[in-house]
Formats: sequence, C-alpha cells, structure tokens
Amino acid sequence: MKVDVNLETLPTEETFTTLDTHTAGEPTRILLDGFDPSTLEGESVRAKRDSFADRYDRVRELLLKEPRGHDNMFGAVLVEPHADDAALGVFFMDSKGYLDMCGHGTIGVVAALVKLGQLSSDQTIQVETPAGVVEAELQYADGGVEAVTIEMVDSFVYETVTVSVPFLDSPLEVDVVYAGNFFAMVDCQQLEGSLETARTAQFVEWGLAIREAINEELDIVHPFTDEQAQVSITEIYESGDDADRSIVVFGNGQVDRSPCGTGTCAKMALLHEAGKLSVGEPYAYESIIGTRFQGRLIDASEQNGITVTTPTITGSAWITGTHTFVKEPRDQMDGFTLY
Ligand code: PYC
Repeated sequence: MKVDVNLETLPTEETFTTLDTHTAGEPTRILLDGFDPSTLEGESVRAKRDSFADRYDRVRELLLKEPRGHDNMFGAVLVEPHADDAALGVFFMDSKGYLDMCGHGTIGVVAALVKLGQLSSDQTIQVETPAGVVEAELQYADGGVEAVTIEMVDSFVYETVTVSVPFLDSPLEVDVVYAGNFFAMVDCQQLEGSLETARTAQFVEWGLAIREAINEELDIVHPFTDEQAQVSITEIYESGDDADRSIVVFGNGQVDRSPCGTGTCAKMALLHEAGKLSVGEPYAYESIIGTRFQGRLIDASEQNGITVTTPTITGSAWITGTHTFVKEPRDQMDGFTLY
C-alpha cells in the first residue's frame, strides 16, 4: 500500500527540521528549523548557547532523547556567528546539556553543509563555537567531500590528580586536560583488563564515577579565561600498534562512537607534555568501534608557564537523512531517559 504522508494535514503543536549526519559512526542531529534564533540573546555563539539553554532546553530534550532520539544521540544548533570572518556559528548538545566544543560535530556540520551547497568551500571555513573559532579545510576524492580537517582550539594539560573511586581499591591517577572541553584522562593500565567493546557498560559506569570524583575534588578555573569549569568527558585510553585507542564517556552516560575530536586533541596534548608526540608527527586515534581520526599538532608554545598545543584532526562525515519531527497537541512526551 502506498501511503501519501503530508504532516501539514496534522494539527501539530511544534515542528522541528533536522539534518542528520554521522562522523566515524557518531551521530550529529543538526537543528535547522523549529525555534526562532532571533530570540537568542548575546553577542557570541557562547552567549547564544547559554540563552538557548535557558529558553529552549526542552528542544534539546525533545530532539535528543526518547522517543524521537535515543540515549546516545548528539545535537548541534546552527546560529549566526559574531566573530570576524566566521562563516557560521554552531553549538553542541548532549543527553545531559551542552558542550563547549565538539570535533566530530564540527566535521559533520561542515561536511554536510558543503555537500548540500550551503557553504562555499573555496577556502578554509571559519566556524565560531562556544570554545572559540576553529578552522575547517576540506579534502575531496572522486569529486565529493572525503574528509574535513579542523584546526581545533588550543589544548593543554591542566593538572594531574589522584582520586579515590568507588570501583577501585587503590587511588586512580587522572590527568585533567583542556581541549575545548575539560577531560578526565585515564590510562586503562590502571584498570582491570583492556578496552573491549563488550565491556562498554562497565566503562560507562566507571567513566561517570571518575568524572564525578574529579569534579568533587577540583575547582577548575580555565587559566586563560578565568572561567570556572567542570570536567564534562572521561576518556579511558590504551596504546595500540598502529593506533592508540580510547573509550569516551560523556553526557548522562553516552559513549562516543567516533574517536572524539576534542578527545583526540586532549590525548595529543598529554602525549606532547610527556615528550611522546612532537609537533608535525601524525597521530592515529581509534574509537571503541574501530573508526579513526588522524591527528597532528601544528604548534606548541609556552604561555604563562603552561605548554599549549595547537591540534588538527581529520575525519569523514556522512549525511544519514533529514527529519521532520512533530509534537502533536495532546502528546505529553518531550523526551525521557529510561535510566
Ligand atoms: O568529537 O569532540 C568530539 C566529541 C565530544 C563529545 C562527543 N564527541
């Protein structure tokens, strides 16, 4: 039976249009329409993100959580940029709230908009994010966009701390690293066993416990902006033969299917600090599902006694579809999490 669906015949309370992508397996649901961007206050993408969080957090819940989304959905919202030369503004949301920066999401947004002819790719594309302006460059193969390289925000190791966590008898050493978001970085050698996909649920539980322990232990203040911050992501990593590997836990316990763009930058900053990665050296990083980003540090300098690295990441993103989401007037369900 052929059914002709026209959602305009439906009495809907609200309608949202999204463009969906995946970057190395990790979704980005890009909000195109459904709220009035001119109602967002502020003169930067960061301020507009905060204004969205105040006024429209329901929209995040509706698009990312069940029944329209799922526990591992990730979102991006496009807004007008304020920074000189920026072609677009974008901020990021997850199952818990909002992140300052996202590598896989930026790759997804840029790749999708260029593929659909909505962004010109003649030269590099400046993207304003809550963490600052990043620069995207496209690589082509067979006439199509093959990969996107992003020059990300500067990264640095913030502090190394030892914390007690409920699942280990001995204290755990954690490197807190900034790479657009603050990360809790943990070498898997301190934990039992290795990074196997079958153990994902256990790593999610541990990742959340580590994040909580660090946020209880530390009052983080960004050394260059003086802003107070919290660790938003835990990254548990292990060495590999031709690529290192990690599992990245964030939000309310979601797992990045990609190697995590900001997480790759955090790992490169950590390796550089340890004298194990030089500027210019290629660095391959693998996700828990076996997909990869290619990273590289393009600069390192001392600022106020801190070693600051400038990273790039390269990855591929693919459009998975568009959605028209509706909420019927008597539907009570914005978004829920089962546990
Ligand atoms: O790619 O930076 C990233 C990211 C952050 C959270 C999920 N992905």
